Amino acid sequence: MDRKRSWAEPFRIKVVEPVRMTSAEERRRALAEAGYNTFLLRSRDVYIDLLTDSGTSAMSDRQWSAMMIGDEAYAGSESFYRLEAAVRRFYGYEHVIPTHQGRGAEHILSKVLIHAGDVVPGNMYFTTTRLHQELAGAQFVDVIIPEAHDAASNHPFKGNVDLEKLERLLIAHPGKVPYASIAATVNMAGGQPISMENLRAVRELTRRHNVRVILDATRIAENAYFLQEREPSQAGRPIADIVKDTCALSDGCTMSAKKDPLANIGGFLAVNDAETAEAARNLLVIFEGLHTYGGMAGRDMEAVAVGIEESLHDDHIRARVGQVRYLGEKMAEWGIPLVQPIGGHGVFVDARAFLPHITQEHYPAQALAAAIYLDAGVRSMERGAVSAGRDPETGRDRLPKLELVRLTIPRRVYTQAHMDVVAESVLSVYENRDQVKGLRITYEPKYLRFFQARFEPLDA
Ligand code: P70
Repeated sequence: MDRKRSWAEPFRIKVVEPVRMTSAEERRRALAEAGYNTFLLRSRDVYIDLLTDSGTSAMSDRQWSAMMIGDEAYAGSESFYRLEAAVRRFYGYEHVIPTHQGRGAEHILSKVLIHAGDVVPGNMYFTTTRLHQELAGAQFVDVIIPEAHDAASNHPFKGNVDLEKLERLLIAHPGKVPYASIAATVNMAGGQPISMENLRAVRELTRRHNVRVILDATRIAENAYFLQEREPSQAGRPIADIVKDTCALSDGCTMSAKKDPLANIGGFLAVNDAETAEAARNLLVIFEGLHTYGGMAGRDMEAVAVGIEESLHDDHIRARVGQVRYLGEKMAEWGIPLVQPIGGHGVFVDARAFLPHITQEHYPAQALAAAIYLDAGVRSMERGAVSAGRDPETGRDRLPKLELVRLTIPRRVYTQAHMDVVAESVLSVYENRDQVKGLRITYEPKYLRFFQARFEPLDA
């Protein structure tokens, strides 16, 4: 008889943080006060917080103890040298420039490499990355494969670059492309991987045009897990080796250490060429801090250094992605429309298919995130028209093909029982979906509006 053997997380729980349950009435009030934006909810009003996997990981006992030896010297901190050694050892880049988090690295990098009128191709936009590129004077052009924009497509590498599209762009803009901006995994596509083969082709193509490749390595361990699982040439290889080979196909990376590297804050920019590093260090002292701390305390750098190593353990990453898949498969079995395949850091609900009666002008994903919160206090995040923002030229809403709600799983934080509760809550919203109303904006900030915009229901 073929008996299935279950496996569990490779850790046990040493410290717990109690969470508060709320009543339906409390949630209705909290949501109205938050202007129907889950970013504006207070965490005390949230039961299971799946807003983001960013900075929300549970750190290990080894990370906590490393923090005690943090060297808080303003200059030349030992903790910086330990972080630098970890980045060199596990990702292989020569120069390490610490920043307060990922967007700090994006800001510095964009300012150093981009000139006004440049064009930056990438495998789908990310909100902060694209905005820093635009503020530096570039236009971002999406060169991801078309399958990535189709929630239902089962392509195994939806993070892949459309090589012909990239080549046409490189030919059309000689001398105007400072780098290709390549994310592994692709967040906005649903946490989808780019294959080693595709990245190698991007590397070869850009080299012929004398263009750099800069990785967004924020979720590179999750990307490596999918390659180990799906790409025949990577099958059976240790995650750490796949990650190092991925980085070797690029000239540098930006990193939010709040995701894969299991820290609560931190990030870095890493590059191989000394000239770029020098220019970046020079800007760093204006915007982030001295080049041996960026925006981090010594203890933060210690937590990142240890977290990088832990994030590359095969048993860790299997349990991490496995938990996300457990939630996704359960919801898919019940017929809830999801981005397929299930991604590395969260389950992405297809809000267009879920709420076909709400047109995109009325923000179905925003409305769905609000409805999910109301049901049982699960907090998720809109990843659709609100996140896409306005076109800088026309000022009109950009209406992306993907209109999604992301249920993002923090690393090492929730149990399988939490996942069951989440799936059951979303099912209950699905069964009553015709009662969910569209939203209109009542307040909109200028930059990254999704963080602070306010809404009201159409029938208000
Ligand atoms: C999320 C977080 C951050 C992020 C990322 C990728 C692929 C860079 C960054 C920036 C936080 C977030 C950010 C903007 C909008 C919503 C949420 N993603 N690249 O939840 O890093 O946050 O450290 O500055 O995913 O997905 P950082």
